[in-house]
Amino acid sequence: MENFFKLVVVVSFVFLVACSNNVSNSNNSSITGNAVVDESQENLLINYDFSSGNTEGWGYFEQNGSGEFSVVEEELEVKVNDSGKEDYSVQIYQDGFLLAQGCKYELRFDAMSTIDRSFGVRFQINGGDYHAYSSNNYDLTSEVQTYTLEFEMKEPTDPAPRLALNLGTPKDLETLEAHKVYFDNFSLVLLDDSNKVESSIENKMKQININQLGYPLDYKKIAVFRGEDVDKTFDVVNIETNKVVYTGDIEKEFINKTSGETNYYGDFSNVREKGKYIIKTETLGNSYEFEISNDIYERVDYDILKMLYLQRCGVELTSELAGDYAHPICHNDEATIYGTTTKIDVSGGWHDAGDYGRYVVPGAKTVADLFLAYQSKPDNFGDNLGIPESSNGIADILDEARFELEWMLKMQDSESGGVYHKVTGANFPGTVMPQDETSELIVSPISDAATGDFAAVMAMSYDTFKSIDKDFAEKCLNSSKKAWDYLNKKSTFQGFKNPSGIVTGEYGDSTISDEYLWASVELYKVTYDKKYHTEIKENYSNKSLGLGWADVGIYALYDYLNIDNDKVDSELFNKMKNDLISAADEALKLSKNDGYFISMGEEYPWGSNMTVANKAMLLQMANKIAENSEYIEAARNNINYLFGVNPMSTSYVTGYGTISPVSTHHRPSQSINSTMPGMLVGGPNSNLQDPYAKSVLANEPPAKCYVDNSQSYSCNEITIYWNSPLIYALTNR
Ligand SMILES: [Ca+2]
Ligand SMILES: [Ca+2]
Ligand SMILES: [Ca+2]
Repeated sequence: MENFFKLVVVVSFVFLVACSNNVSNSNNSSITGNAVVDESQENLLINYDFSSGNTEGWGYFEQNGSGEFSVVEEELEVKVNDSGKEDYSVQIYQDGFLLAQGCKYELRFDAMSTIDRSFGVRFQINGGDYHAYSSNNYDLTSEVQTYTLEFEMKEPTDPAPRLALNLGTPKDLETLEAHKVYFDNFSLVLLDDSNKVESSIENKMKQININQLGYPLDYKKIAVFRGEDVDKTFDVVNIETNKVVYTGDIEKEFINKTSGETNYYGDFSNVREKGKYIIKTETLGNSYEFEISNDIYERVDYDILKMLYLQRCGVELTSELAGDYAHPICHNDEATIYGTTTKIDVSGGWHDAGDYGRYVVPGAKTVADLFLAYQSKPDNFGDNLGIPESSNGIADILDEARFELEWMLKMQDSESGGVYHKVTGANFPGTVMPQDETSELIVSPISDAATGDFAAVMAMSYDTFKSIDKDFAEKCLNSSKKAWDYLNKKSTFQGFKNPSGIVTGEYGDSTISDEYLWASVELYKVTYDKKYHTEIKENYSNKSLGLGWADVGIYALYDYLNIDNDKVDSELFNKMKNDLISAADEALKLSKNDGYFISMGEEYPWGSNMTVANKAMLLQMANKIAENSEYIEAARNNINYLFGVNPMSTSYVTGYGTISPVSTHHRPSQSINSTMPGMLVGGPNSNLQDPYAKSVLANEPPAKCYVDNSQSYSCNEITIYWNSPLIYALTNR
């Protein structure tokens, strides 16, 4: 998963394209008053003449360079102290305007420099590969000149581009001496919109939201309506016969703070006949189409698991099995252990997310979810997923889990038993296919979190594989014990921090007691060795009770409850059972108090869709320990949300539903311009953690802080461990 450091990294893919200059000279000695800002035309930039006396609206970025910027006498002064290695080593920028496809624009500004130098101006995409929509290089002298850049926006409308002024070291030149550059009187105006291409982003929001896949015949079915003035009744229309098959009442008013709207509800559970339908009312229009059928999840069940195969690293994916997402072997060179010259083979495993990093911590969550899904309904999982191990007599979900486990085994230091946190490049790659990320692979240091998670899933693997492949199972068990011993010897646990120079996903969990507990439970479950039980009894706490990559307590607790009765401490058993039920009751309560019936609450964090899938999973796990039909109902409601019963009227699983994400932050999909099906995207994130989200979602309520754009990595990335709880949830729906 990406993080803020991405900005720093990917800027390195920015290259200047030199174009013809368009400069008019002036003899004025003061910079003020050269470029004429035509007041009759709307200036798309803010604080363009610095009469505010401050830098509001302008940002500063540096990498391997150093500078300062401020407004002096109503002009922008940039001190370039060290021009760095790259043209973007010192950069000034402004965001927050829109460039519409087919329109012509003109940028105009005055500038001078205390030394003769060239510099670059770019209008660029503010994310992904940061490529330029238009750019130009200019020569600056101590004389004030007016510069212009006329261009046509040829690419699809961008509501959040960046104007960047690159003041680092121009290409092919030596570092410049310290100097100052002055700017004033910027104007960016629309010259010609006669060829404007109307944005295809029409309003896709519906006033009536349903699960866009549909509903099995006997499921409860509730449509969520919104609006100020809603009708009293709604109709369910069979779209094949165009007949109204049911008319129901629109009921209950709910003021929904998280989506900033008023919701109403319509129950159409009585419609049980197989078919394709819409819901409509006079004033709210239609819902999207949906199906009533017991097969609605059949295809998506397949694709959300197949997605893991398509994320495989270190092997060739053939077009026979991977279709458009086929690729040659990738990331197969030996990797260097951070801070050493030692190289080891850590090939294999799944690419974690939209990037190609491989991380033990989230990988362990994914594998645990697969094991739990398999154990809950082994007969659901076939041997025909279309992976290299299909038809080998072993359920493909287990083959897929093993692919990750084989990689994880390579991530264990054979001497200490500790497990390396991750293997990635130093930086995130550009928008390339996996085989084209060729930067040096670096193994980050051993972490306590990775070691604990590893010990837990290796013991689970022993449990699952002991009847399938005894040698492999034993290998997993021995590795698990070794990892546990590593942690057991430590007096305190430490969270992982990215070492200097590595900026890929950190997964920096600082509470490791839950990982250690989980490892102890899984090892006790398969060995009944008292030393593990002692640790469980001494260390159990109801903190970190989650199913996330950081809080793993529920995994520990659930599997302790699955140990034979005569092997558990009955007092602890009861305590854990109560804690699990409390957690499920809390999820149930949240679901009942939510406008769209999900167990989320008021905040929508990064990866909120994982939270929704995890809550469905939690409710289903609790149902296995203490049967409660309300848990199953609430789990189904969480699932319905992911497929369209939400304020964005979106199915958050790619390729499924009428409206689903088509512009994910996922490098293979971006590289071939076709979105891989069966990926659950991160979803609404009210913390607005990328520049694109900040630009376009600033005024949205939490549940609507979502945009289907590949630049928005904090809303629209995908990960293996967002798919995996959905695999469990759909298995136990
Ligand atoms: Ca000025
Ligand atoms: Ca198989
Ligand atoms: Ca933890």
